[in-house]
Formats: sequence, C-alpha cells, structure tokens
Amino acid sequence: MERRPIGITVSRQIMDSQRMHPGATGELSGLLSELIVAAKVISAEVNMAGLADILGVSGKTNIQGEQVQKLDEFANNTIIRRMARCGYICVMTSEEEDDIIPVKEGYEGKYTLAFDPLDGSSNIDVNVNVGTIFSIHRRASQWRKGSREDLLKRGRDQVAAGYIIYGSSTIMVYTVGEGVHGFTLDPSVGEFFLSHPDIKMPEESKYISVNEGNHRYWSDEMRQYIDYLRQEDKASGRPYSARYIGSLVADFHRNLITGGIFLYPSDSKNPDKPHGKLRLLYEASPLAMIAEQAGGRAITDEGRTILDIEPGDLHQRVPLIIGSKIAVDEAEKFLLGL
Ligand code: AHM
Ligand code: MG
Repeated sequence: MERRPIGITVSRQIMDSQRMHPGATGELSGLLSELIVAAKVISAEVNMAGLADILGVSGKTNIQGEQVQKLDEFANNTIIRRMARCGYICVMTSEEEDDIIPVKEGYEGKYTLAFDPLDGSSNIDVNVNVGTIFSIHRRASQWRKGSREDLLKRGRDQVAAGYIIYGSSTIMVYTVGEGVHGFTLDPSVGEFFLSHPDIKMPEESKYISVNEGNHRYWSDEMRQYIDYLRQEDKASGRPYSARYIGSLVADFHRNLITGGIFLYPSDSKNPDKPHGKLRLLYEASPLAMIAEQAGGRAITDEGRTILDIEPGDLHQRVPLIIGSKIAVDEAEKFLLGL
C-alpha cells in the first residue's frame, strides 16, 4: 500500500488557481505561501508542546536551553515576524494585539491580514486541537501604509480566508472565493497535499455544538431552540448529537465535514460581553466565508448575515450561528420567532 499521498500540493493548487486569472500579479499566492510556512513552523511547535513541558525546566527553558514561550505567543510572533516583511500586506490585526500591527517600512503590499494565531489555546494543556484562523482583504486606501480603516472591512469583501487546524494531523482549509479545499500536512516531507477537494458542507446537521453551561444566560428563544433539538423526531434527525470541543476551529471543521451547527449566541453572563465571545474580524468572518463557499450559512442570533456586517472595532464580538444550511435556517426561525 502506498504510504505517502502523491498528489497536488497546496502551492501547486494556489499557482493553478492564479493561472486561471490572467491579470493576477501573484501577490496573493505569495502571501498564502508565506502564511503556509508560518503554519508549518507553528505546527511543529504545537507537536512539541507536550515534550517541551516534560523536558523543560519549570516550564521556562527547553532541552536546548531556549526559553519556552507560551504557544499562543509563539504563534503570534511567528506570523507577525514572517508577514511583516513578506511584501504582500500593508497592515495586520491579531487577537493577541490591542492595536493594528504595521509591517516593516518599505515592505508594504496591497493586502491586509487579520488573524487569530492560536484559536482554542486554552485547550493546549489537555492535548485538544487548536488552530490558526486568517482573513485577507485588499487594501482600500491608496495610502501605502495600511490603516485601521483598511482592516475594518465586511467579510463579504474578503479575497481569501482559511484556517490551519493542528490536530491528529495538521490540515489547512482555505478559499479564495472559488470553493473550499482542504490539504493535509505530510510531516515527513513537510508539504500540504490536497486531501479534501471542493468541500461541500452537508445541508442537514447531525451535530449541535454549543456551550450548554451558558443555558441559564441565554434568551428564552435560544433555550426553546435547544430544547427542540433534544426532542425526538426521526424525520428531521432529532435529537441531534451534542459535540462541543470548545475550540472553534475544531468544532467548525468537524461540522464542515460531517454536517452540523455551531452556536455562540449572546448571553447575559457578563454584562461587558453582551454579544457572546467570538470576534468578528478573525473568527466569525473567515469561517463564514468558508461556510458560504461550502454551501453552509452563518448569521447572528438576530438573523444578520455575518459577511454583511460592517465592523466598527478591530476586536468586536459577534453572536455566531454557523453551519449546515437547513439547520441554520431552522435556528433562525426559532430565534426570530418566524
Ligand atoms: P480564544 O480565541 O481565546 O481561544 O477563544 C475562543 C474560543 C473558541 O475557540 C471557542 O469556540 C470558544 O472560545 C469557547 O468558549 P467557551 O469556553 O466559553 O465555550
Ligand atoms: Mg480565538
């Protein structure tokens, strides 16, 4: 049996898709390639995480005598350092940084990058999947140096979006608006190979992913909807099975492949966070683009389409309902009383 995947590498696929657009400059391809290198570096570090803990001295130094960084800090720094002088972007924003991140002077390009360097990082210590999420826009202004305004763009205007999930294997899923493709990293050759071509999210949902610990803080409509999913009705596939990892990228990825719905609605748990927990620019928006490109849907609990929201702040939170189309349609009916 053949052990190694022989097939299309992610770089080949990016170049092929560039060839379909004769006017393309290759900058987006270059940008994605740089991100992929950063992802490989992060993947290697995530795989070493358990080992670093075991071999590190008080968690401070590893066996080589180097500082052991927290992994989310490591992922953040890896992406910033790599992208700041890649020449394809003009400004960045990261979940880990309060303000915009400028690129190195003289290296400004025409794209912007928003990213969550290590989503679900609170799960690292227990060996649960984590991931990097990214969103790419074209710079709006003529101003070479990108600004906050260049980053505050609707998800609908993304030119590319994706994530890398560091799990039992490392998988990259991305879209440039022409379908969704998934690639699996073969660590022995250090390449991502096409493993999930043209992903289509099953229209019907098998799974419900939500933090039920927040039940008492939800709206009545939200509670009624969850109760409805628990009731038995073979024709509509209820009750749904519950699957909640607590790592958005991992919960989303499972639902993308198997069909499912993920919800992080508004709740009254913390008055400072009335709109749930997840961030628009680098969590909800990129995953919403992937969901729509794969035939799914992403809305807020007030029925607004995630991709159409005009952002007002780099780190704004948004209630998120995302997944299989029929399931999201049904959730919308409940929540809006339709
Ligand atoms: P993070 O970006 O700081 O890791 O936080 C986001 C994570 C998501 O991955 C996940 O869906 C959510 O937080 C889980 O939150 P909760 O523990 O409230 O269910
Ligand atoms: Mg996150």
